[in-house]
Amino acid sequence: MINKFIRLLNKYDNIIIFGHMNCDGDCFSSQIAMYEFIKNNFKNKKVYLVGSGVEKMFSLFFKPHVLDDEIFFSSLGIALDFNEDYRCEDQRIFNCKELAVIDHHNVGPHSINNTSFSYIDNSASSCASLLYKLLVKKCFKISNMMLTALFYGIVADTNRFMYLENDLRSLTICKKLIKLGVDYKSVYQNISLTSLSSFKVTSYIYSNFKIDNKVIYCVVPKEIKNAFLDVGYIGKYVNTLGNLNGIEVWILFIENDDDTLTVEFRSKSVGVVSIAKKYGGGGHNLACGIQKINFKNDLISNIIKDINKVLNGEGI
Ligand SMILES: [Mn+2]
Repeated sequence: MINKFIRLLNKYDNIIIFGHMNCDGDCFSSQIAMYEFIKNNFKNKKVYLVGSGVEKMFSLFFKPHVLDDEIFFSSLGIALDFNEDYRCEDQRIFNCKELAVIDHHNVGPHSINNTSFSYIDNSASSCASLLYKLLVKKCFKISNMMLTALFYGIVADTNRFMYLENDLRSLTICKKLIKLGVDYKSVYQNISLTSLSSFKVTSYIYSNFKIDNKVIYCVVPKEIKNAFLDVGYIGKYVNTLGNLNGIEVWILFIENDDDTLTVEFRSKSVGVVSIAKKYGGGGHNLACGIQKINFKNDLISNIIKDINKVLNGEGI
C-alpha cells in the first residue's frame, strides 16, 4: 500500500493537504504529520496544508497556509480524517488533478469517488493511527514534530484513551511514539487548554446548578448563550455536571431566542429516554434530549419530578 502512495506522491511537484470543516485535534494533527512526512522525504516538492486548523495547536506546530486558487489545478490533494465531499473545509480540493483519501470514518453516501489512493479503515480510533501504520517505517525520515502530531491525534480522538472501542493498537502505537521521544506532557498540556469563553461558560454552569435528590441541572438563559456564541452549541457542556459523586442524572436546559428550551439529558445507568420522548424529544437511553419545547413555568419542575420517579423505579 505504501508503494502505491509513494508512486502517487512522486507524480506531483505540488501537494496540498486538506482537513474537514470544524477541524479537530485528530484532523489537524494528521495534516501536520503528513506535511512533515512529505517535506522531509521529498526535498524537491512543495507541500501545503490548508483549512482553519486548531488555533491552540499553532504554538506546538504551525499555522495552515493561505493559497491562491491557481495552484490547486496542478496539485495532488490529500484528504485526511474525512471521506465525504461536503465535509471538506476547502472545497477547492475538487480542482486538484488527483486525490488521495485517508480516513477512519464510515464510508458515507457522499464519499469522494475517483480517488487515486484510498485508505479507509473505520476500525481505527483515529486518522493519526492510520498515518502511523502507513508512514512510520525505517526507510523514511520521520521528524519529531511528525511523531508528536501522531500522538496528539490519537490522544485527541480517543479522548485520552477513554474511547478505545476495539482499537487497542492505538495504545501500542502511543507506547512506541513515547519511546521514540514524543514529549507527551506538552501534548497533554496543549489538549487541556481551553478558551476564555469556554472557561466562562463552564464557570457559569458551576455557579448556577441546582440539585434535586440525585438529579443535577442548570438553566442557561439566552443572554448567557448569546454572549458566548463562539463556543458553539452550549448543550455540549452538559457533561460539566456529570462528575459529582452521588449524582445519577445531569441535565442542561438551554433557553432559545424564541423562548423555547433545548434540553440535554445524561444518565449514569438508568434509562431516561422515556422522559425525553414524553416531552417530544428522543435519543439514546443514557444520552438524549429535546430539541425544542415551549418554556412554561412548571416545565422544568415537571421534568425533574419525572426523572425522580424513573430513578425511584416508578412509572411516569
Ligand atoms: Mn478523526
